[in-house]
Amino acid sequence: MKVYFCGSIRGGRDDVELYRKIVEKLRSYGTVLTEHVGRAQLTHRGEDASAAGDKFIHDRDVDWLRQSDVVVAEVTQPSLGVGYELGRVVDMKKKTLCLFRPSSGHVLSAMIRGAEDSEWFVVRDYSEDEMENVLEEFFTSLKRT
Ligand code: 6K6
Repeated sequence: MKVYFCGSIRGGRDDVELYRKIVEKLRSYGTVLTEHVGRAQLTHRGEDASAAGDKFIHDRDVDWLRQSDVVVAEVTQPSLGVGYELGRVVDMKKKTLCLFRPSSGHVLSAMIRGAEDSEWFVVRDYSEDEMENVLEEFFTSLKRT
C-alpha cells in the first residue's frame, strides 16, 4: 500500500516531531511516499529544498498523490500546501484521513472540516497520545471496504 502523508512545511514546522512519529507508524501499513515531511532537517525556509525548485516539487507531489492508495494529513498547523493537496485529493476520490488537535487552539478551516463525507474523506479530532490508535482504527476500517 502506498501512503501519502501531508504536513506543513512552509506553513511552519512546529509539529515536525509529531509528523515524524506519524510517519514511523504509517510505515507499518505500507510505503510512505512523503517521509521527508517528518524530517527535522527540512525546515520551513527550505534548507533541504530540492535544487530543482518549486515546479519540480509540485509536479512530483501531485504525481505521488495520484499514485497513492491512501492519504493521511495532519492539518492542525495551517498550511496552504496541505490545503491544496487535500483539494486535489477530494477530486481524485482517495481514502483520506485528516487529523486535527483541538487542544492546539487552532480552529480547523471549514473547507477541510466541511469536506467530510461518509465514504472518502474523514476528519478526526484527536490528541497526540491517541495518534497510534486513531491510525490503527482507520487502517483496520480500510480492510473492511
Ligand atoms: C522545504 C522548504 C521549502 O521547500 C522545501 C522542499 N519542499 C517540499 N518538498 C516536498 N514536499 C513539499 C515541499 N513543499 C511542500 N510540499 C508538500 O506540500 C508536502 O507534501 C506537504 O504535505 C505540503 C506542505 O505545504 P507547505 O505550504 O506547508 O509548504
